[in-house]
This record gives sequence, C-alpha cells and structure tokens, in this order.
Amino acid sequence: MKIEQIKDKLKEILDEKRYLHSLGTMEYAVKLAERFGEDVQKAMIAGLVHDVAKCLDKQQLLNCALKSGIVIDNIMRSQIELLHGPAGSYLARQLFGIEDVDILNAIAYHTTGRENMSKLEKIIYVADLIEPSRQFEHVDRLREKSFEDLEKAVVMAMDNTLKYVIECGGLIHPNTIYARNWLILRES
Ligand code: DGI
Ligand code: FE
Ligand code: FE
Ligand code: FE
Repeated sequence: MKIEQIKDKLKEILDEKRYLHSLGTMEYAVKLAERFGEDVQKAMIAGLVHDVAKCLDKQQLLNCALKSGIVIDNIMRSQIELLHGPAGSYLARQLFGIEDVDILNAIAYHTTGRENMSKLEKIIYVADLIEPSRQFEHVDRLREKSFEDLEKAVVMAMDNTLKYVIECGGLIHPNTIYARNWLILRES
C-alpha cells in the first residue's frame, strides 16, 4: 500500500491528536534514518504506522495482540498500554499488507524496546518520544542526543520512561530492562 493510502486509512482509525503524533514520528524516523544510514522508506512506514492500535478498546487490543505471534505475558495483560505495540504489528499486516519483519518488529516493540533491537527498532523507539508534539522535561536534550548517538538516546529515553512508570506505580516490563542493560553493556 502506498504511503498516501496508509495515511487516509490511519486518519479514519486514529483520533486527530494521535494522527498528528504519527506524522511527527514519521518525520523524525525519516530524519534519524538519513542520519544513521537506515532504509528511509521503511522508517517512514514504521513511524507512520507504529500507533495504529492505540485507539482500540481493551478487548480488541488483547484479541489483536494475541494474533500477532508475539508472546503476551501477564505484565502486558495487566498493563494494557503495553498491548498496542504487538496489536499494532498484527494490524499493520492485516490493514496495510506490511510483511517486512523489521518494520513489524519496530511496531511491536516500540513501547518497551527489547534486547538486540535492530537499528530500525531503535529509530522508531526514539522518534516516538522526540516528535514535535512531545513535551516533557529534557525533551530538547533527548532530541539533540538522538542525532549524536542513537544508542545513548535510547538509554536516555528508557530512563525517562522508567522513571515515569515508577512514579505512576506501574509494572516495569522486563523487555525494557533487558534492552537497557544490553545497550549499556555494549557501550563499555
Ligand atoms: O503510544 P505512545 O503514547 O506514543 O508512546 P509509547 O508507546 O512509547 O508508550 C505508551 C505508554 O506506555 C507510556 O505512557 C509509558 C508506558 N510504558 C512504557 N514502558 C512501560 C510502560 N508502562 C508500563 N506499565 N510498563 C512499562 O514497562
Ligand atoms: Fe505507542
Ligand atoms: Fe515509545
Ligand atoms: Fe507513539
């Protein structure tokens, strides 16, 4: 499916704010792909589609996530926010015919990250957090860091998310811990 067709469909599925967030994530995914030598077309599609499941209700989320082929553990079941990545990878195939495994994984793991993340997965993880409509403390610093050192930026973004989840009293998904440890060990 062509980008313009995907956009038209997404506009129907998502609310306006989420649609604009998706365009912003696409924009930054493209910039990061250019900066770090990733396939720009793939980054464009993954960025645009990453939150396709964001506006589903709880039952739909679980149904789609279970059909994604990704193991849905108890933490994901209990923190339903965590289901929209896996559910999104299922919908990306169903609605848009996306079969590229790297794109599907970038969508599936965009909320938690995971050990051995691909370059595209890192790009989508970061682009999601630095897109123009995002506002949190130090977002400017993270934006700058993203273009200097992609892996350090992923760690910074994870630290930020972990603090936020802890403040909310939420469960931490182990994939984020594995990803962060893996990235820090690689640095040294
Ligand atoms: O979908 P977006 O809002 O664009 O962003 P996202 O998919 O990165 O994250 C959505 C939410 O998921 C965000 O509020 C933080 C939360 N989150 C990320 N990692 C974890 C988490 N929530 C829990 N409970 N556990 C996590 O490990
Ligand atoms: Fe998301
Ligand atoms: Fe994210
Ligand atoms: Fe997002």
